[in-house]
Amino acid sequence: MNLQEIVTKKYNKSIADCSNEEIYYSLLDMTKEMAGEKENNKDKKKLYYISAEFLIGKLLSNNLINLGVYDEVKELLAANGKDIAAIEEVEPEPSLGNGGLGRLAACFLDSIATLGLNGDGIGLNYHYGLFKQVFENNLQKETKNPWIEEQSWLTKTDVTYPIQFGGFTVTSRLYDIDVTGYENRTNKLHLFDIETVDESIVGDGIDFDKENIQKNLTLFLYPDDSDDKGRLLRVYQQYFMVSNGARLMLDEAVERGCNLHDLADYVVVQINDTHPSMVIPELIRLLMERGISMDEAISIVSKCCAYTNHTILAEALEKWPISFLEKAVPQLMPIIYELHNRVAAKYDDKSVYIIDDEKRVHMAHMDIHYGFSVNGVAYLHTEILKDSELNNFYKIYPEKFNNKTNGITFRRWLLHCNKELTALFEELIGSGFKKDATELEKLAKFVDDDAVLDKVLAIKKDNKIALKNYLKATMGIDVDENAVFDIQVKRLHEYKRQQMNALYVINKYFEIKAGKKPARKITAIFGAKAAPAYVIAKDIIHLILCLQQLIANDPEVSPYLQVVMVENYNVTWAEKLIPAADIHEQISLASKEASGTSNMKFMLNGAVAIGTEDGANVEMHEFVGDDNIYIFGESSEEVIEHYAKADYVSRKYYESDPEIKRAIDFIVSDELKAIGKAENLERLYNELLNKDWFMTLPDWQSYRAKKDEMLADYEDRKAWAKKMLINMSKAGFFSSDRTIEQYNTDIWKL
Ligand code: 26V
Repeated sequence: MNLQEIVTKKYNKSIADCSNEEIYYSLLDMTKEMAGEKENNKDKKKLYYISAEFLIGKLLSNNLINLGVYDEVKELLAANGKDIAAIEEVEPEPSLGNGGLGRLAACFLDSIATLGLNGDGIGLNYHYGLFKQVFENNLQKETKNPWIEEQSWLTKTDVTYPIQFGGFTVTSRLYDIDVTGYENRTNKLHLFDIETVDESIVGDGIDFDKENIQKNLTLFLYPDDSDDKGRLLRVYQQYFMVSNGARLMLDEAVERGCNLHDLADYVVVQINDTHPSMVIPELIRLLMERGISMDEAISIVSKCCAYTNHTILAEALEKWPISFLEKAVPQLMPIIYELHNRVAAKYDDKSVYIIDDEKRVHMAHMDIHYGFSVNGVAYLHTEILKDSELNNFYKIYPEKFNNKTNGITFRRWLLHCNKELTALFEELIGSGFKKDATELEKLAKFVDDDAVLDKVLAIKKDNKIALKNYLKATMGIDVDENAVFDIQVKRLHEYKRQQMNALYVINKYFEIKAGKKPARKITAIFGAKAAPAYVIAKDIIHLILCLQQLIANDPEVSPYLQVVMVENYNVTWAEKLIPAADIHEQISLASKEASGTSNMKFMLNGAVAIGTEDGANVEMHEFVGDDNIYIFGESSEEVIEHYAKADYVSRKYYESDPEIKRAIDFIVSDELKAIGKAENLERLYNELLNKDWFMTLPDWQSYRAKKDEMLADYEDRKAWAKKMLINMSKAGFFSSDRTIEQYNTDIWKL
């Protein structure tokens, strides 16, 4: 049915008479119907991308683009007096992820379908996505973030499984979301749920009874795991996800003619970080239940499973106490012991054991021993895994290690979010780049074409005005589109070093006060959520919000400097911020950011990076050359050496550098304390002075100098436009279509 037919059937009205909500729900039906016509579940071998997070963002516009009807629908709506942008606003964002890892999974699903590959996602149907962030008294407050409505992208299926936990069993229910490929097939995102979830148990903010598993199992994405009850709930969630996923894989394989002994010809499982690692013992257990010996089951599963590592931060590598697993999933423990014993019988080196002396199960170790592939997510990251973090494993299994540099889907991060730029590209190089992103290289021939450079600058300005209007409408904040927009958006973490950017702002504030005014106003824009229990991260947010207020109210400084922290940064915000950025901040401590993916999105949209040689910045640098990216700071080797020698003392930098001292002292100044909370500001001050684990201070002067250089270069608008164009022309490598092609060639072999 077309839109008019659906509207008539649903509401018995004309399109023109419908509310935006009614049109949105009608488009939902239309899209689902169209997507359904492109399903195909016949190919023999199938990929299951299993992940605790799929940060899919709003789906309407993306689906219309992928189904090839966006323009048609837009025009039809316009002819009836409706604005498609207003209808997009109606859709609630499913924020089913924390950040890069979850967004990557969503980009991958788009590319898998776009390349016509047989691959589905498996995850959990969280009723509340990542918390909604609100600012109160310059502090982050977390509130629940619902996204499921009576009519939504979810389709209830008939698939249910009994899932057994220690002492009780729950019945699952599968919901599906269509994953439309760009002018190609439709795959599925399978999200499992239980029907006994009780949303009414949520109290103030995001508090709830963490022990009532029947009522809370799929209530929240990553419940706060600062206490044991939260951590235990996470084990329940993970097992629920993998047990359902494993059953679905086996059932579907059998349906396609698999006899289970040949499972590896039918199923390949990509384990996205360690949250789904229990899929290995669970698949083994289920195969044994179906009559296969343990030896053979282990061998089969080892040929099906591949593991992606997304971080080297020790605190993020999951290790579950045996006592937790015994309580939640006792049926898995005999298998995990067996897997461990086989390793222990073969190797003396305890660092590669699955179970350590403290009776904790190292999930990544299980993946590496009993999977056939281990990959990092950018060149440098994989090298660090091989050379240091996982070196003991690399020595045993060199052939398992491989790199797959991350990518992003250009459908969302260009075609959808920057339509004007997409149109310019089409005008200049045709539309081939939509299917083959490397064709963006053809843009390079326009670097000396003044008319093209002017258009590039004009589009940036339009996008800045669009952001200005959105900021005004949503937050009541005024920004000046003639200012330079310097944007840092990502989860708040000390290793990402938002605090370094904040110290730059403080230094600029002092310079302006002293009469040293920048050539043009600088608008420093931040967007970040801090984990609810991550105290210092929340203190950094507090500092940024206090600076925002202080500077906005200072008539001497505010004409030259502005700080804006957007509330509740999410995919929807990213789609508005990224096209409007002049400068993007990728300033993690070298060696700590596995890849980063916002760096790729900004580059594609014509922003220029200031960054360290970390994650995928390394590859970006190589592609665009020294003149088109601003690199500063210590190298990953130097950083790793500091940690090895434990020779970094932050106080030395504070005591020897008056600018650093002035900026850090300002955190606890009377001016800021008058706005903020002394307790939070003092805690952050002490942290930077006495610990600074992620080494903000050694890189600070080179960061300051590099950014000043960059701001000076920005004033040569033609030269800057060239940098923008070169960045865009080299962004093709970072298409997730390329990444997925590599996964398929090297790992999945679909
Ligand atoms: C998790 C946690 C959990 C609790 C303690 C602190 C902490 C710190 C970091 C993490 C990260 C978990 C994995 C993750 O999200 N990695 C991100 O994956 C992206 C996609 O590959 C990549 O672009 C980012 O660089 C990487 O941080």
